[in-house]
Amino acid sequence: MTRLTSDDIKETPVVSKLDTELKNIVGTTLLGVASNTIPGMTGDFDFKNLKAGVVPITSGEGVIRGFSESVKAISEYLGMEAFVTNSPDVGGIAEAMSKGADIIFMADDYEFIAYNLKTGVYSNNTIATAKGYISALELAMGTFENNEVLVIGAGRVGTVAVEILSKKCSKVFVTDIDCTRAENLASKYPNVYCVKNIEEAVRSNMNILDASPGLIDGEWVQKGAIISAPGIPYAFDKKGEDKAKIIIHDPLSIGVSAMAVLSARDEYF
Ligand code: 2YJ
Repeated sequence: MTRLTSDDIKETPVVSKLDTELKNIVGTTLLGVASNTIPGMTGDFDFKNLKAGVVPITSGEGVIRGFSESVKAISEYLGMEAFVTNSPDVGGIAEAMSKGADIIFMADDYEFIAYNLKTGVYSNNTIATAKGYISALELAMGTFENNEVLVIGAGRVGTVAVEILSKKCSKVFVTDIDCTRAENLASKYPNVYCVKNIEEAVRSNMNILDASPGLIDGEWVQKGAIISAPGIPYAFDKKGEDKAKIIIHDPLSIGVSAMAVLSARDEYF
């Protein structure tokens, strides 16, 4: 699993830059993309009166410089009051509770969750990232109805993405460097097909959700392709960028914004 580095997220606190980019390329803000993860929701989710506590976690490989501050900045941008706790770990959770946090964000090397202390609802970054990038892809494409999407990568985010997209699209294609993994995933759904060769998969699809850490050769990208790319590191070269109509990518903000919306709701769905 990819662990974020301080370098990956050095620009994340400047959320306004991504917001402007999203407005230009998908026609809505970061909050709009996150709100669209809720089925049937019209308009933007209202974060007024919600307080987020971000707890640094020292286990495993430890604290990533700038990580908690980035999550705080994203929460504030969405409209919440937010703070990073002075203490890490369990002491930080206690501190967040005592300071009246509604939602606690915390991440170790494997899981990143947002837990709503008031309702018991929680969201995890894997599911929220898949939903956030699917939302952005849907806004960029206009609709999934009668459309096909290629998912690159049958890892954690790709697996969730395939499951969700199989219910929304006419056909979903999935490709992975590990063919068996892609084949096994495809075999679970009647309208999901495995494409063994990644080059062939990219060459034959206009709508792509790239949830893999691999690089994609710009030669393969179709002119006018629409690409939503949660994968880290960023996969596209200059040629791919020039040929694609849209590439949506950021290391943290779309996933965290979707986590915020999904945990702030008062019910699971
Ligand atoms: O608190 C800190 O600064 C660190 N413990 C943050 C760790 C961040 N975790 C990661 O980057 C993991 N790869 C997250 C896995 C999320 C799954 N989508």
